[in-house]
Amino acid sequence: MRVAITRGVSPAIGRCELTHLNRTPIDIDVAKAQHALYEAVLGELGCRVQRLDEEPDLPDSVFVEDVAVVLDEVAIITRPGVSSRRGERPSVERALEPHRPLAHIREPGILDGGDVLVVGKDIHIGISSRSDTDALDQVQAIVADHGYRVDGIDVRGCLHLKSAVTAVSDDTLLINPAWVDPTDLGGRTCIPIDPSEPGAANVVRVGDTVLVGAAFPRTGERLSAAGFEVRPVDTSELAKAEGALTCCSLLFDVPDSNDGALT
Ligand code: CIR
Repeated sequence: MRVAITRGVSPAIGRCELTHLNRTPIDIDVAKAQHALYEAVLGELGCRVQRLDEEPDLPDSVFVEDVAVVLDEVAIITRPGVSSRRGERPSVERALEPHRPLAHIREPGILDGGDVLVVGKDIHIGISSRSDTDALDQVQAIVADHGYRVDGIDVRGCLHLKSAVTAVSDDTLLINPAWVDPTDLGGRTCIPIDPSEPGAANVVRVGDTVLVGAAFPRTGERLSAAGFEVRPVDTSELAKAEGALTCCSLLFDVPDSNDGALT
């Protein structure tokens, strides 16, 4: 079974970190309603949603993706690139502990999960303002016995590697070529986003369905035309906090017999 760890929107989200956006007011009720619909879609697609408690003092804590990278063999607790987000880790560690052995990125390395794109046995790490080569070396050491290839990818113009590219299948990527160079991505098929929708490359794949930001209909049409089952999801309020779709969940498989560990 597939688990989706999420966390309620913090009432402090108005004080979120911003890198490429100007601050605009976030309607917390709308953000919560959109987030609940995102969780509902994950549930409809067969995920067991485990929502962690809200963190009133951690503005960006809804973006659980950034504090862990969950592989089949190990969960890596990151060291987020901004100190304001490091307090998000303990609760996520506790949620992951029943399911995976834990490893940790240590100081001075920095890593945001949004910079980690896992496709099959490839782990691409965006070298960005949030993630560095020290952390990349640590990831390489952590996964050394598990057969992964780890490489670093330059990211430009956006927050994280996964703002620029995500996987829509085991061998196909959705990419904004203005933000990341397709030739860095291991020769996989790359579908470019519609150029009028620069933020569209961040999608969530659950089984055969691809969740696409509702603000990106043209890219959604491209994916439909390529044969993908597309499900638009509106996260426009969280987008004002520079969040997209992948950042709001940690998705991983557990054996059905492990189900009880989630309560
Ligand atoms: C931050 O700057 O850390 C948050 N405001 C947004 C994080 C979004 N995370 C992600 O895309 N993985």
